[in-house]
Amino acid sequence: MERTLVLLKPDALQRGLVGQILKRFEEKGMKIAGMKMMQMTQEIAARHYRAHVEKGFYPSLVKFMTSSPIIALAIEGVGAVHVCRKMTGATFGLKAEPGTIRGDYGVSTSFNLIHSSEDKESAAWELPIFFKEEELFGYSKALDGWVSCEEDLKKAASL
Ligand code: 3AN
Repeated sequence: MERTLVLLKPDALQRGLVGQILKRFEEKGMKIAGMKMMQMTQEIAARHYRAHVEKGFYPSLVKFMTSSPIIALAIEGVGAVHVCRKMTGATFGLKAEPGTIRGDYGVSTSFNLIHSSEDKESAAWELPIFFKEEELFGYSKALDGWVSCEEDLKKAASL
């Protein structure tokens, strides 16, 4: 089953939106495979945002991400990377579509509540930055068979 990395950023915790955001993923049929509250460091930021290190906004991005604790989530489910990314919405709330997390909970062009891996390759790179293998849990739930079937897995593989 596919897994993706979701980060609940400092503004999500400060604004008390952790429960609301988690609830959305759970209600969608995604499963929490890992969850960790932590302080992002300069070192972790440099690995996670390796593609942005040279960009002009990098210092303010790191200042924001290290300003207060975050929650790292490994989210598992059918098409988890694609689904979580769609639920996250465009980069900043000002332009993100209503119905998405960024679109429903924010207007800022600096604070955007959540990160979710862009594609499967990024998810595979990013998850080990935040989770050791033993911190991730594969488990079944009683309603799994009502959330998805074999056919769904085949279709999601091509997303
Ligand atoms: P996304 O998270 O939507 O995939 P990316 O990968 O383009 O966005 O950028 C990574 C993060 O860098 C964003 N989540 C955002 O916090 C920050 N960022 C991107 N562009 C800007 C910008 N122009 N100004 C400030 N921060 C930015």
